[in-house]
Amino acid sequence: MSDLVTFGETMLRLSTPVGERLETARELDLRIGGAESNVAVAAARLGTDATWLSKLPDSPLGRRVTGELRSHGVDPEIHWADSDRQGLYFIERASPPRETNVVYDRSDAAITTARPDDFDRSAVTDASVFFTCGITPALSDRLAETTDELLRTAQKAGTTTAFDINYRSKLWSPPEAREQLSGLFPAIDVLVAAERDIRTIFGYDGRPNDIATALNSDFGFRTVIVTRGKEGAIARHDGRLFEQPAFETETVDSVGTGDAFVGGFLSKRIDGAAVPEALEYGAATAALKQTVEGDLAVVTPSDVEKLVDPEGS
Ligand code: KDG
Repeated sequence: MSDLVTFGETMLRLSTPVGERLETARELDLRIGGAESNVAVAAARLGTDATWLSKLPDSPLGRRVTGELRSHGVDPEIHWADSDRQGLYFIERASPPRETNVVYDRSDAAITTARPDDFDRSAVTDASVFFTCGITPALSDRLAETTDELLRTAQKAGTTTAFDINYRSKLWSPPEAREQLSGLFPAIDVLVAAERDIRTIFGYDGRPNDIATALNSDFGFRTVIVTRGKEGAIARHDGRLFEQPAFETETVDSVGTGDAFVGGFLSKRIDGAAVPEALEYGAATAALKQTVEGDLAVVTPSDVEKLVDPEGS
């Protein structure tokens, strides 16, 4: 079984060129995107053995998802559904002052009915790390229960469980997210959270260091990483605090940046690196992702190493 196993929805992503509106665009760029498979792609491309668990329609649309993931080295373990639908998401890309807008068309997608028994338990119990995120339990009550059970099963078996809050206001409200996510927290070893999400959902205030420390002590996570966009990231791990600045980048497409960070970080941790080294690797992977069109971090280990250590490579 793989070193890294991730679980969640992957959608088809249809995006306009910059300056076109969804109402009128004649061409849309077709790719795939989903937080947990984005993490798996980044890690797989950096040399980690990565599996993505999901439920998909047995259709050309579902097979488009698995085909693309395989092309980046991810092993998809799929519960195929005969008639359910494939989730879609649309991105209307814009220049300031307009903001890029995301439209979901994902209700009743195949994954919303996924049960733990749809997957081979050994997928999560034999992995070194099991990763999922806050988008998945927001998609249906059934999926919230499945997410909870898979996290508990993994943690009980000694698999490290990692989770990114990834708050999406189009899927649920802060109180709904707070209630569900707090229930999942006991089964999470490594928590990743954007600073803005933590403030929105949990109302923490104060400096980012204090937020990381408070999350650590309030919920007992072994590792907490607070991501801060251009300000970098802060981690609290085994009682120690680490800071990682962001690498400067020209942004072509920012979607999936956080997932690239997590993929780079987990890949390095799975390799045995200490937290500061893994944070740097995650930050470099995230910066490189932003220079690439689409959700996926189409990077190589040498791209990341060159950014981390320009003299050494
Ligand atoms: O982190 C990127 C994701 O937001 C994108 O892949 C789409 O998974 C997605 C979601 O549910 O928003």
